[in-house]
Amino acid sequence: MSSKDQNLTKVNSSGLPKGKNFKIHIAVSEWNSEITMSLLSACKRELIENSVSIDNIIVVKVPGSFELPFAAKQLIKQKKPDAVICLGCVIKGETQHDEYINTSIANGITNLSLTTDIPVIFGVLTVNNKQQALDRAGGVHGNKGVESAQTALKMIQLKIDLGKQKSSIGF
Ligand code: DLZ
Repeated sequence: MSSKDQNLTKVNSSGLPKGKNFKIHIAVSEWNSEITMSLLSACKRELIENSVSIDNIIVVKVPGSFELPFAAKQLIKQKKPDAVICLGCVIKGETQHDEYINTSIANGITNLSLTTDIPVIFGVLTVNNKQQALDRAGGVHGNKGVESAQTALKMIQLKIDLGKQKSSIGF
């Protein structure tokens, strides 16, 4: 379902775990910073409202969304977070450049999650124009930063819960 039919701030909001001891780091792109800084503020606010300590939220900035997977990998290797959220905004231009960037980020994030066992969250807006981005960065369709924060909390809890199940059935 498209985010036009879902409010990004509400879609993941039920049954959120408390993030008291969770270390959640954020990599954010400075390209289209009007949009990405709005994603960042909303994301941090949502984490803090769900009990994540400000001391456990490290934020790193990268020049563009293409650099997000590298930054996420460095955070995982050097800071050992429970999850990393990648925030960015890729707006379609006159060429296919956006498709190369989006495909690369999606592949990079997927690979990283699967090879490190750390959830890496795809908080990147991939839109046709600036208005679509504004609508998803605190506008009529909610805020992708909030949805990303909620997804990180849920994925960390999923990993914890599956770990408990494994030990209780004797593997
Ligand atoms: C080059 C570029 C372009 C054209 N558009 C965007 C964009 O809409 N959003 C974004 O986050 N980054 C863009 N970039 C920059 C690339 O992500 C990257 O930083 C550069 O290609 C250098 O590797």
